[in-house]
Amino acid sequence: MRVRLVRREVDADAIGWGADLHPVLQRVYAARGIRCAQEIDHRLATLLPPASLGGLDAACALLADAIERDSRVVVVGDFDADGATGTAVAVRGLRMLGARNMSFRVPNRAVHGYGLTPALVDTIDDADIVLTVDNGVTSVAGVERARERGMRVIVTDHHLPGERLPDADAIVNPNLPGDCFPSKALAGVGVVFYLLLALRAQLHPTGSSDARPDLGALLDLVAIGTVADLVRLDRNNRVLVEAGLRRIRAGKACAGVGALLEASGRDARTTVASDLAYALGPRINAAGRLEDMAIGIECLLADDDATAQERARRLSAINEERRELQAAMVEEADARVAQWLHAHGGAGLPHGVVLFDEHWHPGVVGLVASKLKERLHRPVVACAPAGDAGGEVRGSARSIRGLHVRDVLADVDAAHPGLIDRFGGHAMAAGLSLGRDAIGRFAEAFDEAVRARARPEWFDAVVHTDGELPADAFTLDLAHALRVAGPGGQDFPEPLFDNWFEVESWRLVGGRHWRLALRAQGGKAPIEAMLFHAIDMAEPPQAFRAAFQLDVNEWNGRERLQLILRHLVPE
Ligand SMILES: [Mn+2]
Repeated sequence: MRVRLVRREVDADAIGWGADLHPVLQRVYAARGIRCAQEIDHRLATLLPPASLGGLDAACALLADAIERDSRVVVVGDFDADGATGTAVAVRGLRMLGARNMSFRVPNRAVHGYGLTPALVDTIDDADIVLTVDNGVTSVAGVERARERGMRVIVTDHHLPGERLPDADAIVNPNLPGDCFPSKALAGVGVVFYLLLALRAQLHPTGSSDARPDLGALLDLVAIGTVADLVRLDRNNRVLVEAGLRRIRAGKACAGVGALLEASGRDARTTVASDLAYALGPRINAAGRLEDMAIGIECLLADDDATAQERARRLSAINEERRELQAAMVEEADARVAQWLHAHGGAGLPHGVVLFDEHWHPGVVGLVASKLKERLHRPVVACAPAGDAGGEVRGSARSIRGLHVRDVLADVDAAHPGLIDRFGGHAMAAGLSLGRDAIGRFAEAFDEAVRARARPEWFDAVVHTDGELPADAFTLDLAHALRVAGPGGQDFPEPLFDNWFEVESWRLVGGRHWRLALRAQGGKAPIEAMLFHAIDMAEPPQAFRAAFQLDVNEWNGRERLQLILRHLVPE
């Protein structure tokens, strides 16, 4: 699929405030809507205060009382990295604030499904208070069951509420209608961190006391959940993530995070946001996809290094299994698409692609859908048997920018009532379940609904860049400055430039990666570059335009400038 490079627009008025910044950095910030130095002030002291977050008073009163009476508090989390880090933050944080009867429960994706369901509540027989993290705002029936059984329920969540709110004792969620908290982008782990900040303020009103627990110790976990959940990195989230990264770099991460970094071969001292996204997040998530997220949470709760290392190795092994499953599934999906194209030509591919295989794993379909979506630039639903006796199929949808995929599913549901059993999600991702015999009709209906909604230009493969890098800006200094300019992530993308290069030499490394020596236009010395997974071409063209990142390559204690080529566009 050919990629079109489009340069991000820069508002000229937004430049000029940072006279001491490298001009390239000024342009990068301006393209991300930063208009003054305060917006890149990521010191923790600038974090938004908890005061305007609704529901905190009621939640803190219940928890303060629970700590006083030694009541039993059960944290109910979620089976993704946000839910797992959030659960660990809740358990650790409440213990730091004096709670002595903490435990946690996490639903199993395959058994219970998402959220505080009545079935999950029925497995809890040791709680005075149930505290949900990263779920619960739509769990009307589960909250009702818990209250019937005599438990008090505190819901903390960041997901959009449904038409009816659960009848909980307290709900903390910046996305409730009428909530005044200025940042709506908090992850589930961020919301529970704010609850702890408010509870500490209540229990230890004088700020300077030595007896005041240091909740900053939880920021490594807050950073991981925030980055892994792909919530928007607005200024407040950047402050949280940057604070967590600083702790990790200073060697102050909790034992589990340290062990996970070690297991993934990362150096804690140079950790950046993308390490959280690509090394830690997947290792934690793998437990929830293939086995049980309790394994991930136990790793994050471990206090001694040996236990943490053992659990981190287990997570790495599960992640390796996930990687293999995913690679095999993507390969099969690719073959299916190639066959499709072969049979029908370029026009043969549906606008909305639905793929199902009897042998696929339901925990990995979301990852397969997102890989395929990247390759095909059209919405993809990947489906697998749910693994239950009823022959149900679980599907995961990933969309292209512009197309609201949950609305597409709602269209299908309206046009063909009963075809889909359940569905939910948001603009870019959704989940659904349906009967096995409905797949064929669903594939047709999904394609039809996508055709009806989508505009042709949405199917273009567009990559946004920060424009050309001047020949004199290919320096190690700038690469260092860009590395810490973030933290980069959702809606605050890592700087990406596009230049014209000539190839001086190249060789294959690791079977499918290219190491190249390139010459930029007007540049004197050749520049080292890497292109990972160069599967589309047998060899590089003589010259090409490429979208690339500046990177610092550290080897044998020496640092060198290196370009990471992301998209290569021969002309
Ligand atoms: Mn979440």
